[in-house]
Amino acid sequence: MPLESNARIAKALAERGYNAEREAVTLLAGAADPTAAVAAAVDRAPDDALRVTADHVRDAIDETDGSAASPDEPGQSPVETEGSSDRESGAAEAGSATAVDDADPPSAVDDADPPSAVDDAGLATVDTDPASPVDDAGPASADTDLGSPVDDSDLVSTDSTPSRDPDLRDIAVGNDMTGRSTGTGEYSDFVTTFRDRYERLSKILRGRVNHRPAEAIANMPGGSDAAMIGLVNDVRSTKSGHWLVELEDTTGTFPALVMKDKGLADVVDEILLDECIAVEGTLADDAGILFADSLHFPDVPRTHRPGGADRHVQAALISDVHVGSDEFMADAWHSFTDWLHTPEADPVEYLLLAGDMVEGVGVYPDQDEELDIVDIYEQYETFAEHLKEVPADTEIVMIPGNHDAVRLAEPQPGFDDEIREIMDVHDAKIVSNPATVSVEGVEVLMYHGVSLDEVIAELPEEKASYDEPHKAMYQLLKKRHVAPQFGGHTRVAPEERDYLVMEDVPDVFHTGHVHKLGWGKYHNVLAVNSGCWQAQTDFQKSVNIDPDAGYAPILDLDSLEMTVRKFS
Ligand code: D5M
Ligand code: FE
Ligand code: ZN
Repeated sequence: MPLESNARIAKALAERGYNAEREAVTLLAGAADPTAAVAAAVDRAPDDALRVTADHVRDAIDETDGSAASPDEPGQSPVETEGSSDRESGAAEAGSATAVDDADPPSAVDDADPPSAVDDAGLATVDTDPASPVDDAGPASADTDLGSPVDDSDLVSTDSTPSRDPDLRDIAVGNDMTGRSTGTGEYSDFVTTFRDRYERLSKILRGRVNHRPAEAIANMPGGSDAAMIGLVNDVRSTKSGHWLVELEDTTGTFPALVMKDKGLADVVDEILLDECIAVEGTLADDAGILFADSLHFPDVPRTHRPGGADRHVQAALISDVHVGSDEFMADAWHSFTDWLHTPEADPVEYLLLAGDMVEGVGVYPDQDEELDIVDIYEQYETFAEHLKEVPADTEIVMIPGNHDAVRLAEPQPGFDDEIREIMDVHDAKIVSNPATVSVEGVEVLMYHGVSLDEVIAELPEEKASYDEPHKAMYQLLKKRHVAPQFGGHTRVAPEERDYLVMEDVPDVFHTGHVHKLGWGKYHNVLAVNSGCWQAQTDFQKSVNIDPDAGYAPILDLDSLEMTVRKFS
């Protein structure tokens, strides 16, 4: 099937400095002698052209062989590349969309809700219909219905007139702090960051409790009802099994005692240091402590109604490519990019990459023993080559991760000029971690996900685990902050503004980092952790991390329904 070599045609053109119309690539793949046709098409394109068009190709094909091969004639390999036979078999597998195997469902599938999500076509789907009823069981519960497979016609676009028109696209990046870093690392900078965090998160809570500043509460008469909003300074359990939660605002600190018989254990379990919460209760007789009756997180309102595209268009949500690692799964990647050139992938007009493009150097101890490419610039060059296999008219957005060559502390700026230049493939938008992207009416929050390790380590297993990374994401949504806890594993850089606050509720929250596939809905927000393209490393083996490698979650931007495709 000639289409399987589309990725190679696109790459061959990209290597000669050209983007290409999809139709041009398809025509070249169908030519009797694609290699000659590529050369002739490039010849035909005017010197100042950036893009090879279908017209250039038609002329070129007329010139070289006078006719295009019929669709069922096998296409020849247009570009001689080493290992092309491997590519061919990989492509065939992806072409048939070998998908999530029943026997080995993605870890994301909720145990309580078995993988009815895996349908006959071999695609794992998730019904994320925004109109589905929300669960009213309480503020902490999430709507995690992973069932209701959709029918094939919804999954596979068989539209004869695909609407892949760049003019219909609409994408805007927000919250990008690249080039705007102001922090000098002084103590006062941290004060500014935390003030901004408090300001913006307390605003969300202010409508819910009648709060007073710490200083004012300290002067209220004993026995008064009072509420405070603050950043969590300390949480500890007392000898008698209660909990002491100390909050801090801009005027001072105040302690709250959460009694064990208040039924709040479950909520206390979820509290992380430095996050912003509200406590409501009654002051002790001596007014020195607040007895808590309720605790509130900024949270996502249950009434949140996500936006949606007004046409059928999709985005591939991936992360953790790790080019340069011995374990980088090149074959799976090629299958993925080959699939992107098939008609089935016509609606996939956007590619969102949530960090760890390359394996980096010196990220973890002994990492050099597992490096295939030891030079960081070469890693990015190779990554860029792989990215060129993606259809040229795909809108790409990338943020860095902890393996990338930018500062580790978050927010991470979107790369320096040297690396941006190397990765400047298909006009990709390269932005900071985190960043928000508005894609045809769908607000996507992209964050690499280093804080997920921390959330998983701090919270009870049922609330956050590597097997269900989306649940750890729900916690971040609840806290309206992508990395609440300061001073631990996640490094935070002091900036004028706390870029890690989720001021607006996203429609889709996209992370990576933990190399596990998981997705689900929390208060109508779709949380997707996107797996990776790196097989298990020695370190991961030693700590029993079993990565979900070679999956591409594909998001319908009109319905916010998800399909997971497997390419490994
Ligand atoms: O992270 C992939 C996952 O593996 C993430 O959950 C962190 C964890 N990881 C991987 N290597 C290490 C080491 N050496 N120490 C601690 N945690 C680790 P990634 O960012 O892709 O390496
Ligand atoms: Fe990673
Ligand atoms: Zn990572």
